[in-house]
Amino acid sequence: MLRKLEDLKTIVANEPVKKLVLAPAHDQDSLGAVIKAASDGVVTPVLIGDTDGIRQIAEENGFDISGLNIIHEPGIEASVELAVKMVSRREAEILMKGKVGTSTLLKCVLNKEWGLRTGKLLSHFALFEVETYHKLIAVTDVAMNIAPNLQEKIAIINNSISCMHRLGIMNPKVAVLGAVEMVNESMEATLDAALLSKMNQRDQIKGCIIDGPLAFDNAVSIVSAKHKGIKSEVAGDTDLLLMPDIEVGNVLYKSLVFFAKAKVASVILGAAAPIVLTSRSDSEQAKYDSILLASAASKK
Ligand code: COD
Repeated sequence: MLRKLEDLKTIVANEPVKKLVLAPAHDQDSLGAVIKAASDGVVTPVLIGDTDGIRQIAEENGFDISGLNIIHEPGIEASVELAVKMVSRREAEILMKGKVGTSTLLKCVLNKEWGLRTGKLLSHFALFEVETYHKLIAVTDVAMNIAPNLQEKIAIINNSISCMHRLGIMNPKVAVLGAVEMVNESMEATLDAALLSKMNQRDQIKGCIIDGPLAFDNAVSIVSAKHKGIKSEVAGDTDLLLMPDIEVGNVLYKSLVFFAKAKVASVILGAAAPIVLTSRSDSEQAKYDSILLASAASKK
């Protein structure tokens, strides 16, 4: 069982070293994380960005960038386009977001001519290490799909399940979150949750155990579930929390990081290659752990 994000190292240890392209690379935390991952033998990096900026950050922070493949492209969007095209041509196996807004990067990834579409829905997957929980817990989708409908929630679950299987979590317990644990026809999230649970029971969604609606407390605390008389295989032992929408997801993500001091790794799944997509406020450690996750997620 994965208990810590550093356990991801054991998964990537026997994997071939992946080529990762970072754009725009003139970003201190992203660059630091990539250099560390390279020196740990996790990835071979390609850095695209403003070479003067990259060299200055490296010098100021003591990063050794000698011998690394650095491509000069000072334009923000142009550097992302170049990186996406490299991945699309299979010249790199992981894309990493540097100093660029999330939606700018995602729009490039979704470009119909040269992007990384596969015909599947792309979704964001975040894996948390929280001191007060007994195992790693995943949260989706907190950063890409704004207000997913039922079909999109199925695709988001399937992306996450495939990734969790690759991480060795073979039959993950999925809690579909709502504000309450009873179906309330005025709360669409609870209706979707009930449908997703039934679809799972009928094998329309496989490889996991889904229950919902569950309120956040029931999903992560068996004591809380018992108080409310909820009988559920998932309650208190959730592996994956499905968010009703991006706002709830994003607030939970940031609450876990800022208040609970949780560690987090996150990637975009469903594209031609995993994409390391962290928030600009995420630490260098979160970016490093996200590289580990992307590397494990791209396991063949
Ligand atoms: N997977 C696959 N294809 C998609 C997806 C997806 N998740 N989302 C959109 N598409 C395709 C559509 O089918 C369409 O062909 C094309 O992309 C454009 O779709 P639009 O017009 O709905 O999308 P855009 O280009 O306006 O925006 C797509 C974004 C992903 C940029 C948008 O959904 C977005 O801004 N998401 C939130 C990103 C964000 O700000 N996160 C911040 C939290 S940290």
